[in-house]
Amino acid sequence: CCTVPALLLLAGCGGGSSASSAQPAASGIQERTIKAGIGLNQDHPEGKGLKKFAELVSQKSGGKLKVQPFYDAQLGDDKKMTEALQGGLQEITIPSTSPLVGMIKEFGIFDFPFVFHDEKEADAVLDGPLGQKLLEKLPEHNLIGLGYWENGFRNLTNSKHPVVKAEDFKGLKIRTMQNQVHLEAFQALGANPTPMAFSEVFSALESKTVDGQENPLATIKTSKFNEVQQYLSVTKHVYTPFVFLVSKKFWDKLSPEEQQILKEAAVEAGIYQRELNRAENRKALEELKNAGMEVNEVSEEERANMQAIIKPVIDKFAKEFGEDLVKEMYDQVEKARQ
Ligand code: TK8
Repeated sequence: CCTVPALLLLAGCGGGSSASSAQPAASGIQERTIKAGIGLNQDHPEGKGLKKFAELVSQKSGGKLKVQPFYDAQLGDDKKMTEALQGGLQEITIPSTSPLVGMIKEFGIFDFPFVFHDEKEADAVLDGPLGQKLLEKLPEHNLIGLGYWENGFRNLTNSKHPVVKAEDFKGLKIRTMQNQVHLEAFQALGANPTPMAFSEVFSALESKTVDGQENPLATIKTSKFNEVQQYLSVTKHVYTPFVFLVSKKFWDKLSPEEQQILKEAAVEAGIYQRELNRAENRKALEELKNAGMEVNEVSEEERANMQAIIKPVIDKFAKEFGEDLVKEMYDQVEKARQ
């Protein structure tokens, strides 16, 4: 693990299976079908990244390892698929870290709003020692983490009115991810948040069960939320990673060659996915405007105001997740900023 790029290094050292009791294949590549499910659709960069992953695995294994992709929460939402991995019923999923916080609480540090200014800072933390440290917590939860892909900076949409100031959140019914930090942060802003799995969001918006939701632009576009949401605020309030997960039960049966193929493919497809995601996010704002959404920018001053309102929530969760871990994150962001 020395001369390989950071992402490869990260995957290469991630949660080994040496302590396992299962019988690993001694060597070689067997014929295997690998079910890989995600919550987003084929048009989203995550969907395209998964397709790329499947192609790479096929190439690297001479066609013996077949990744069967399932999009659009066909196998369940992020939480359900992750549980299926733990039970050995599904091999791969690439969820947002946020809905996993009930299970792996340390991931909650990524739910703190306004930590990263740009993707470069997020990459530095996720691909650095802190991201690695969190991946190493996964094997004790029967999961193997092969690195981080990108969901990205989240922005608010709603069907009621423009949101440009903290006060504008008051009374808005907002769907959040199933995550306590998000829930309490939106409560602090005076909104009325409802946690819900992603797969239910479109119909909840359409039926007006909720007024709004928040997600990166690429998701707002590929999930066609513009059809049921009028107002888009460029809040960029939090960055969400995707984490590439493999079932440990499955992983422990693989030969070292097979494990290596999956690691390399997850990292290579991840680099492609991040690039694509950034390109999509850059284009999407204009496209959403053209599709009829009213886009509102949020000033740095208002962002700082929102951050101040949310601060007690963050202080509380920093204690819960580990103040050392939180400090490490801020230190690494600081370093990346220089
Ligand atoms: C898709 C989710 C989604 C996330 C959410 O499975 O739930 O809003 O942003 O991308 O992970």
